[in-house]
Amino acid sequence: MKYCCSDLHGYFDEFMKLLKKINFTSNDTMYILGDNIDRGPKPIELLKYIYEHDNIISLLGNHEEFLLDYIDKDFDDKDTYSWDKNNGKITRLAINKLHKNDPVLCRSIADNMKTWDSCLILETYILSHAGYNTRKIKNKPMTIESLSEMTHQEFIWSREEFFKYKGVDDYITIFGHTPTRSIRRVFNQKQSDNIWFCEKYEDKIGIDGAIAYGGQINCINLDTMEIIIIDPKLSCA
Ligand SMILES: [Mn+2]
Repeated sequence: MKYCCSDLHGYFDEFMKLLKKINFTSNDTMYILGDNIDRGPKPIELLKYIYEHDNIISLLGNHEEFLLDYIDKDFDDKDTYSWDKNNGKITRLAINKLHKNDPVLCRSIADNMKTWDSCLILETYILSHAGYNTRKIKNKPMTIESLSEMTHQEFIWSREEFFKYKGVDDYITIFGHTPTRSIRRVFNQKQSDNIWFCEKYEDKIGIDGAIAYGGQINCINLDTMEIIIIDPKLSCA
């Protein structure tokens, strides 16, 4: 089976619960739509686990970009203001520690992250961390070819310019980055951390359940469209 989840933000134990709940095996594939780090308690454990499992495929999120920039500056970037504003300190301290204690593993994890894509097309699904910038394509429908006009930054940072408008024709785009509770706020919909389906265009699925803000992890089985939820607030999760 193929599964998809997003924005785990260092919630490694909850991710382990998810894998257990779906009976994840080496025959399955998990796609993570980026933002594995920052905010939550175990960012490096999660990166290491992804690195060790070929059938867990992550895309790049904006948080991974902060980390890769920091590593590129030899773990000595004095200007961490933007990253800190995005709760990066926990990751920075942890990667500094790994760099000191196991530089080879640290380098391997970083080199592996550099190979992650910012957009992936899987049959009739488009996967990306934040969607893309639909406003860039003027006076014509978005097609799969339009994606080549998007920048890496647009795949990892887009917000309303993606989810408020029509996406690529004949594909369903699955994205994270903006918690579904925030998307619902934009549309004045009833508050929930559950998966958000774009009812207007029926072409997008938002899955960031805001685990880092007291929410939940949402996961979709891409073969059956079954939805699996890990909610730490429910003791039986
Ligand atoms: Mn993000």
